Amino acid sequence: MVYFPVRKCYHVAKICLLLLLVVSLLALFEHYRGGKRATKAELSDPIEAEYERQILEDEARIIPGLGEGGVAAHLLGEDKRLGEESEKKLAINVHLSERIAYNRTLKDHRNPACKRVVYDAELPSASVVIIFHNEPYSVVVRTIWSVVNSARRDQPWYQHANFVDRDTGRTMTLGYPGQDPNSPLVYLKEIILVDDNSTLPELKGKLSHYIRTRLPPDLIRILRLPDRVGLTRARLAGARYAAGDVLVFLDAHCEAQRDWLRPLLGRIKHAPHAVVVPIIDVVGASDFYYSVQDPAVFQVGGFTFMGHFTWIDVPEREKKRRGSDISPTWSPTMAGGLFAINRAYYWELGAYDEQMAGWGGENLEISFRIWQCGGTLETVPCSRVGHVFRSFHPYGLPAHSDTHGINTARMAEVWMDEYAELFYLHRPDLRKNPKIGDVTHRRVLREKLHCKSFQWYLDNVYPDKFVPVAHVHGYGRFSNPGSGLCLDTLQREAGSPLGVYPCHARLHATQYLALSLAGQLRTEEDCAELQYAREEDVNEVGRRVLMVNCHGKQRGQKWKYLPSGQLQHEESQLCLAAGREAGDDARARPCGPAPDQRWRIDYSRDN
Ligand code: UD2
Ligand code: MN
Repeated sequence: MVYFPVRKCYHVAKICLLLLLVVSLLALFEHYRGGKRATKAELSDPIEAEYERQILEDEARIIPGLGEGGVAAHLLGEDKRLGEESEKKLAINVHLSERIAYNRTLKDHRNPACKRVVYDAELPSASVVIIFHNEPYSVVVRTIWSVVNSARRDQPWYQHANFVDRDTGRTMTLGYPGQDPNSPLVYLKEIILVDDNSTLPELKGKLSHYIRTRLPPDLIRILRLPDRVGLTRARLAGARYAAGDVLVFLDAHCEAQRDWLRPLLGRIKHAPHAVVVPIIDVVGASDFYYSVQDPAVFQVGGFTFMGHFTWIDVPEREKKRRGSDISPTWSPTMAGGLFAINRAYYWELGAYDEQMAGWGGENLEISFRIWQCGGTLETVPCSRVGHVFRSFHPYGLPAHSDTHGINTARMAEVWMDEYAELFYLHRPDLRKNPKIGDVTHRRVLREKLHCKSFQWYLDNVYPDKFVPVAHVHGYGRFSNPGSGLCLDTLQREAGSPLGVYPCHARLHATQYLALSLAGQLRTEEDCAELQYAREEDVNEVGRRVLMVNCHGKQRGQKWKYLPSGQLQHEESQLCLAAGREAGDDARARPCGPAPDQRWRIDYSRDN
C-alpha cells in the first residue's frame, strides 16, 4: 500500500480547485463577450489571419452612432464623393454602408397595436434563406445581423428580461445582447446563405471567416453554387437544403425590424396554406434611411399585363374583410423577394419553375399560382422588413438574355389563359418564340392541383384590376381617319401629354387605349386628363391632355364617345383633336365639324 500524506493531498486539491476556478472564470468571460473569436489555430493559418486583419480594419472604420435608429446617414468631404461614386457604380452607397454599424438598431416602426399581440409560445421553426450574387459585403453582413439580433429579441428569456422598473419607471433590459449569446434561437432554426456563384472575393473566405468568428455558431450555413443559376434556382437550392418548418426568403440587402418573424410564423401555424409577406419598408440606397410615413398604412401587390409587379393601395373591400389594421391583408401578388411559406406546402404547390433563369417573372408566377391553386397570399402588417430598392441591377445578367421577358412568357403560358395575349401585345416578339422553352410540366402541375382559371383570379382576387378588354366601351387603336394618325402614348412617362403617331398596321402597346365603362380614356395604368392652361389658349391651340394616375373620382377624367365619332371631355365640353404630324400632342378644342376631331375605335360597342 502506498503511503499518501493527508496534508499533501489537501494542497493538491486546493491547487486543483483554484485552477478550476480560473478556467471557469475565463470560460465565463469568453461566453459573455459574445460570439466566438478566431481561435489560435485559425490565426496560425496565414490566410485566415489575413481575413481577420481585414475584418478588424473594417470594424475600425465603422463610425459609432452613424445611421443608428435607422436615421439618414451622411458622410462629408472626400468620403461623400467616394460614396456617391460607389452608388453610381453599384446602385447602393457602399462606401457609406461600410461606415454604418453592421448591427445598427432600428426604430420600432410597427403599428403600436402590434405590441399587444400575444403569440403562441410554440411556433413552427424557420429556415431563413438569403440569396446573393455579388452583393456588397457590408450590406450582406448587416442583413444577417438584423435577422440574428431580431431573433434574439424574440426569445422567451429576452421577453422576460425586459421589465419596467417600478421606482424609476424606466425600462430595464437584463442581459441583451444576450445573457447567453450562444443559446439556441427557438424560432430561428437556421440561416442559409446561397451564394449564386459570386465573383467578389470578399464574399468568399472573408465572409465565411466573419460568420465563423462573430456570429452564433451552428446557425448559419453558406451554400456555394458552382454555377450562376439566377435567383429562382438559387432560392430553390436554398429550399432543398432547408430543414425548418417554414421557409423564409429574403434578399441580401434587407434589415428586419424587431419581432418580424413571429407574426409570419404565427399566421402560417394557424393557416398552413397562407403564404405571407412582411410590410416591405424602404431603406434608402444613398443614405440608409429607414423610412416609414405612417405605421398603419401600407400597400399590397398588383401587376400590369406587361408582366411587372406594382404597388397598390389596400382596396376598401379588403379593409372591411380583414377586420383590423393589423390583420393579415390579402394581396393579389407579392414583390417576390421577401416571403414565408410552410415548407411542405412550398413543395406541394410546385416550388418554383426551375427553368426560370436570371432575374424576374418568378414573383408573378408564384403569386398567381398561390391564388389559383387554393392558397392565399397575405401581408402580415406586424412584420416589417426594410429593403434597399435599387435603381438598376449592379450585377450583370446572362448576356443578351431578356430573362424577365422569357420568364414572364413562361408564366403567362401556364397561368394566364387567354389573358396571355395582353402580355404578348407588349412583347409580340415572344409569341410562340422557341426561347421560352417547354412548359408542359408546369401545365401538368396546374392540372394535378386542380387550379382555377385566370378569369377566376381576376373576378375574385383582384376585381379592381382594370382589364382593358373587359370593362370598356371600346379598345384598341383610336384612329383619326383623315390623317392616319392614332392616339399614342409615345412611350412617354406617366404625367406626360398624350400624343399622336401614324397608326401601326397591327395593334401595338403604345396605341392600345380604352374608353372604360366609367368614361376613362386610358391605358392600363394612366387616364387622360386636361391640362388647364390660360383660357385664351383654348381656341387657338387647345389644351394638352396628360396621361396621369387614374383616380376615378373627379369628373376631370371623364370622356364620352359621341355618335359623331367625337371624344368629348365631360367637364370642359371640349373635343379631342389629332395633331398634324407624328409626335404631336393631341389637343382638346371646342367641338366642331373639323375632321381632326373624328375617331374610330378598333373594337367598340358603338362602332
Ligand atoms: C424584386 C424582388 C426580388 C425578385 C425580383 C424578381 C423584392 C424586394 N425584390 O427585385 O427578390 O423577386 O423582383 O425576380 O421583392 N440574385 C441572385 N442571382 C442572380 C440575380 C440576383 O442570387 O442572378 C439575388 C440578388 O443578389 C438579390 C436577390 O437575388 O439578393 C434579388 O435580386 P434584386 O435585389 O436585384 O431584385 P429586386 O429587389 O430588384
Ligand atoms: Mn432586392
